Amino acid sequence: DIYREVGRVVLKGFYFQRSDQSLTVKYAGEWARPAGHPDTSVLVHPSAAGAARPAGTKISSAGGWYDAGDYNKYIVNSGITMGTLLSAYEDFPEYYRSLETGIPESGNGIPDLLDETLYNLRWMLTMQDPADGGVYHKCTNASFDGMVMPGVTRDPRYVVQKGTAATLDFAAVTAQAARVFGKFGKLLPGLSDSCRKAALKAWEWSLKNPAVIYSQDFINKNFSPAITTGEYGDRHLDDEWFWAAAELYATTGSTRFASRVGQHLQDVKRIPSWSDVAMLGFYTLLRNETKSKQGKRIDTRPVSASMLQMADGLISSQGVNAFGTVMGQSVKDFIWGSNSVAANQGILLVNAFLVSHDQKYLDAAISNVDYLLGRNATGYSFITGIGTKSPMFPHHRPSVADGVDPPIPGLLVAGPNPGRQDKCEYPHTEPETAYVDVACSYASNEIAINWNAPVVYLVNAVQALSGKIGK
Ligand code: G3I
Ligand code: 9MR
Repeated sequence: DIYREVGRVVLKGFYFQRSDQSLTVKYAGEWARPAGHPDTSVLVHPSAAGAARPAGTKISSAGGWYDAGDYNKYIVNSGITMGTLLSAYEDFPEYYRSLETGIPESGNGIPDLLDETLYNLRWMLTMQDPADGGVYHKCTNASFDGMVMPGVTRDPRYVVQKGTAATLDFAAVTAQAARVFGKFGKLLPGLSDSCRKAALKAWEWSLKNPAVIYSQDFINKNFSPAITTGEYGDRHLDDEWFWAAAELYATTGSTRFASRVGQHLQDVKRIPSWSDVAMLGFYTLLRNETKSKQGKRIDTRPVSASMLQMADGLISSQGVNAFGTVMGQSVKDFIWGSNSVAANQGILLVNAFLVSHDQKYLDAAISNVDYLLGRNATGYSFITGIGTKSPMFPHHRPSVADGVDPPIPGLLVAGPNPGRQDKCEYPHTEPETAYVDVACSYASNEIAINWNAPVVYLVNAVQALSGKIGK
């Protein structure tokens, strides 16, 4: 059971990111705090104005997790985060039935993992314009709050321009949610249907608006106030189209999505990131029935073959790496949020194990769990509260401002990033050592939901499969 506690703690990390709830001592211990941004009266930014909702219209967009060390809520980044967490459940439903994190919903008949995702799903649903199905890119301040507790500042909050990346990511997540929560119809009546309708409406909007790119530069030249918070801009939407089509296909079995899915089966497979979500669609095709209502089947053999090829590539030179980990064989692994690269490589290897049952993939996945827990060139366990040497000063506003010495637990920091865009002082600058545990360092020591989610998946997957290890 050695991974179970880590798996529990990283899932609990999401509870601490809840925006509009007060975190009570019962669930949050010494990190209890009042509710943060209520977001019950958010302004429609001029970039998002339409006939039914002119600029300045007030809407409610309450709930949802804060994205990261900042207090904004971004649909694109929620997309991969939710897709990863819902996939964790779809791959290991039995395991998650008994994983309790100690949240207000614990014991309500729904696994805590799903209760946690439900909290963010309900927020995501508020981000869809009921008039046309398009989805606002984010719910945000005009500029970042200072390093203060959530809810202390009262600056206006906005929903900004609808975009195709956000709308397709939303379609993918709500389609997957319709499938997952459909099994809890008695406890959550109507939810699955609402999600399915929302997904289809988002898809329709995207067909009419196939390439609306979110560009903050463009917005700030044309509208005010200027928006300077995280951009999550993405100009390549092939992968979002594919992911949404794959989730809609898996959920509805409708042939209208099959041709879109078919067009992408041969696409090059890559480790996913917030801007590159195709892999989530491939995992879904491999895990779900790929038969349409009419009985027509998508041949997924080329998908599993190329996934295994990719997994083989990842393990081929593992022994050459000084630490014997899959992570860090290439300098290209060390981007902003490199620790999520390690976690997502691990997920790919778990999926390779799931389709092949070959032990070597699981062993390789575990090497990246080890990487994240300290078997790396910095010696840090990169998860707050876990291990004897872990980050004490993450770029995370509540952890900085709450007056409690230890940071909020269960949060994965970004990790080594030779880009060092924050211009802080780093003791080392080589790709694998360019990390510094100071709150200044938003390029190596921030936390983010899209980095935590793959650790939730990976660590719990390894725990769930542990009966199989060493056999
Ligand atoms: O894609 C290129 C790659 O081709 C190139 O080799 C590499 C070289 O450094 O750069 C890659 O792009 C980087 C990209 O992250 C990789 O995902 C960009 O330089 C880098 O600027 C970009 O950083 C993003 C950062 O925001 C700045 O925009 C991170 O991905 C993203 O996770 C981060 O997200 C922020 C939100 O904006 C605000 N909330 C906090 C969150 C976490 O820091
Ligand atoms: O605090 C911000 C962090 O959450 C973002 O990820 C990061 C990149 O967008 O930006 C941080 O804000 C910094 C800003 O970009 C530049 N001035 C310093 C801010 C940090 O104190």
